[in-house]
Amino acid sequence: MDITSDLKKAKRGAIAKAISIFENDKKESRKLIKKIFKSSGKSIVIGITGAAGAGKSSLIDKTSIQLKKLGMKPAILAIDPTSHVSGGAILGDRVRMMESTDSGTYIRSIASRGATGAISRSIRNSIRVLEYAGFNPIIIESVGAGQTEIEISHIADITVVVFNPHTGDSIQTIKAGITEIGDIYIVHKSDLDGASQLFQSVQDFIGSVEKNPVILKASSKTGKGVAEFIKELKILIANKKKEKKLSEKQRLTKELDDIILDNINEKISSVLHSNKSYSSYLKKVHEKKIDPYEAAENISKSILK
Ligand SMILES: Nc1nc2c(ncn2[C@@H]2O[C@H](COP(=O)(O)OP(=O)(O)OP(=O)(O)O)[C@@H](O)[C@H]2O)c(=O)[nH]1
Ligand SMILES: [Mg+2]
Repeated sequence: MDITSDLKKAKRGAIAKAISIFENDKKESRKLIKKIFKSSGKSIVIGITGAAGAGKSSLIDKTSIQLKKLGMKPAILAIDPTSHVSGGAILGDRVRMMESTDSGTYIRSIASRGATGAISRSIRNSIRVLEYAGFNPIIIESVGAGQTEIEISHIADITVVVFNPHTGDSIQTIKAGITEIGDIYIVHKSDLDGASQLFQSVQDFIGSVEKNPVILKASSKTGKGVAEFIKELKILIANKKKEKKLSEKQRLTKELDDIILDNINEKISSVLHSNKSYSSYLKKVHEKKIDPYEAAENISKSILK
């Protein structure tokens, strides 16, 4: 069955099915990408990242309502690190983002299990599905857990980093990598004690980086600062739209390279493990007769000759 006509109509069942295909079915996803690739690469992608419980979902909820008022049609993808363990987190997001769901925003959690490369693949193709269904912008929520947030910043046009005074986000715990990725830094839950102090530290720490990001204070609970965030977001969306052709080219270059390296890696792995000299060298390494560096060099030579 061809699901693209239902996708075009933004039917929820078709969107869910298409995303599942990209997550689980290699063969079908090759067929689907052929149909939807051509029209992809135009929607603005906004990555929102931050520690667990920083209030990302709450902020996204408020944001998507405002973006809709501005005539946009946002969709939300939540990258869920726990979804392979239980459905709890997904349910949590659904409940918290109820407001925007009711007003017709598409929300979907995708698993972040497996190799990091697999997450990127899922995200890229889920974005394409949502674009095909007419959504723009696409907001990606991810829990700041190292590699994933960096990967998402490569995929997103705009990266928003959410800090939270309540969970003990302090300047000492803010990793170096995070100062590079943000277009907007938000000290969230500004209704709580410690927010002003954290805001000051973030300004001192991040205010001077070359990218010159926007630094804001906001509370989804009281609504204070949300309008300012939307204003900054709107400006960035307009700017990124102008650069989209170029950034899409850069992103496709990265994607193509990733796919090739994945393919080669897969091929080499299977060749490697059926290789005779590999097993004999492995035995020697196990017996400590040769060190793994020398063994690897010899094996590589014999495979790549
Ligand atoms: N005081 C205060 N609490 C907030 C604010 N925004 C969200 N919260 C609360 O913080 C908790 C976490 O909010 P979420 O929006 O689920 O946070 P999240 O970052 O999406 O959480 P995960 O997806 O689990 O990482 C909830 O209990 C919210 O009610 C805020 O501005 N102020
Ligand atoms: Mg959340």
